[in-house]
Amino acid sequence: MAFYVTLFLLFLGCILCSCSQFPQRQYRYVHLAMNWTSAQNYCREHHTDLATFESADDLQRLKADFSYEWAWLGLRDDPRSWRETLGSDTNSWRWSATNETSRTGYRPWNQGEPNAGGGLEMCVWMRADGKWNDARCLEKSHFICYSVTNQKEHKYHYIELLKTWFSARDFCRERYTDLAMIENNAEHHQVFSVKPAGITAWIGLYREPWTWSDMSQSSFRNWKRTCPNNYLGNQFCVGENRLHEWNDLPCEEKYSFICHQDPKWTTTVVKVKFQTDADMTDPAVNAQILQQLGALLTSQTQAPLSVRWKTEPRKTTDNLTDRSRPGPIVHL
Ligand SMILES: [Ca+2]
Ligand SMILES: [Ca+2]
Repeated sequence: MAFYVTLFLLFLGCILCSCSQFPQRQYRYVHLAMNWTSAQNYCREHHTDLATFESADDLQRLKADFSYEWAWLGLRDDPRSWRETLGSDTNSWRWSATNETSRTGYRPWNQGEPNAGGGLEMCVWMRADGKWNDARCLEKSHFICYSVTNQKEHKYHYIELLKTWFSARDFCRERYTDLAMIENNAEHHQVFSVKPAGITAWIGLYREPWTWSDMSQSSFRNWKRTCPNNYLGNQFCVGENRLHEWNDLPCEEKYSFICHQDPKWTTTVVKVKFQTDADMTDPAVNAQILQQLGALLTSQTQAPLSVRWKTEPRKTTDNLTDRSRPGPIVHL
């Protein structure tokens, strides 16, 4: 028996580009000169956000004549996230034992620290005088591990080996709990008391620098040689030159900038009616028809489509058998 089948075809298409592959974000070079924050506001108002890049291919898709030596992109290492508090922003300081920021906010920094010196200081050591300083993680230093006693108290262990912060962390994790976690004055004094006088030692505080304006997790970077360098200690926003090389720059300087525009999707419903002998209650038949219709629509529109079935429930007010009922109404 033939089925009369009504199909409502629901498909998503990219309306901003005639791309035949998955739609890519579009980059726009803006020739206006603005500081980083104003550029971010402009991009969010007129496009999607300041540019995020996820690959070298992304960089090459930007075609522009640069008006200025640098053009802002969406990468920033906002000092408010790590200099003023022990907050929980992406760039904030965290303890290696928990990968979370401090629960107490205890932070006996030395004056002027943390300062992201040279753009490379993302790990913390206790100075000879007990104050904290951010330092280059690849420097080798003695270090302090901690373990947890049966009374749930921290016990600190001075290790007289010279290791990078990462190697020291791994050493502590193998033999104790982790690099020292210090959250109050009493713990600070315990650490200071096990550390020999005049010695600098790693503790467990670290952070991941740089955050994308759109909160992307992209780890792609294309730094210019010797960058980032935090020259003069005030370079916390990133621009690129016409070679697509990145440099950390003072956020208040005015440059042109690059926005990105995410693809916009639209939903279109198409009603199609056809006659078939196929058993439309068979999932395999449904899948085959879905695949054929998807291929047909893609070839006709030259646009990427997201397709799936959604079968509406049958009416139960008649006495028709399954085989004699109208076919399912499906959404593609
Ligand atoms: Ca420092
Ligand atoms: Ca720089």
